[in-house]
Amino acid sequence: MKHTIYRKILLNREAKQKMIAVLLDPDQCRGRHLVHLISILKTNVPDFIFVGGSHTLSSTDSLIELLKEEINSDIILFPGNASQFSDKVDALLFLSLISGRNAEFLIGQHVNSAIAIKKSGLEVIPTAYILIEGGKTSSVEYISNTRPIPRDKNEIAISTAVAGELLGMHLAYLEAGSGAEIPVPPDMINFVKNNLSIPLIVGGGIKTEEDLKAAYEAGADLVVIGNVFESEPEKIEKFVQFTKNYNEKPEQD
Ligand code: 1GP
Repeated sequence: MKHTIYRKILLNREAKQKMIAVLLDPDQCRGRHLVHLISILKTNVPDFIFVGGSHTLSSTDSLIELLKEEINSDIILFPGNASQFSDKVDALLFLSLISGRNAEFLIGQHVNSAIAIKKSGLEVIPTAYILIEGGKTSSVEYISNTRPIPRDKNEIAISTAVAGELLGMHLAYLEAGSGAEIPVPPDMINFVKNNLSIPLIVGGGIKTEEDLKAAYEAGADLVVIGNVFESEPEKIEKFVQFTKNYNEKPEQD
């Protein structure tokens, strides 16, 4: 199996280079909005484009094919369930929702898609997906019928992330939910980071450069942003540029 994308993440982390991913939900990427997004992404290239959502009705394949033709980012599938599988991406986050206790999202969807994924030869990155309370009921919470970890329970978040690492997962993802009112608390990111050896992804509710900076400073290796670009696509340029500038600051070395 290939490890190209995971190696890129590890090398960037080693070099203390923070990464940014733009999340595109196929249901929200249509018509003029999609054309506008593509024109921005062509000149403001994020490290990764994540494609997916916890509840999407549109096909992921056509969006991925278009993105691959037009944009020079690695495309990573971020599926809400087995039906969203596509072999057209550069890698797949094989997410197990380990903050929850719903077997369907711990192993069930994985069994449904395992053979197709294996046959595709795609790079698969097993990911400990950890839902944190984000100020309102998220789609992930509703669809998965699981409860998020309370915002003030750092010990539970740490134990959950470390359990994921010990189970052999390659990434941990602290998720406040797309469109969260408030992002994952920086002190929780920091506590988790300090107890983890695998790279840490953080996402959900990040709307400003201050939020992004707080996540990076707290220890996020990769930050995922999606919802805010649906109404303010020009923020892609700001966030991609912010990450570039952040990585160029001498004190990051
Ligand atoms: C959601 O973490 C991602 O799965 C991104 O969240 O859409 O709120 O930016 P937002």
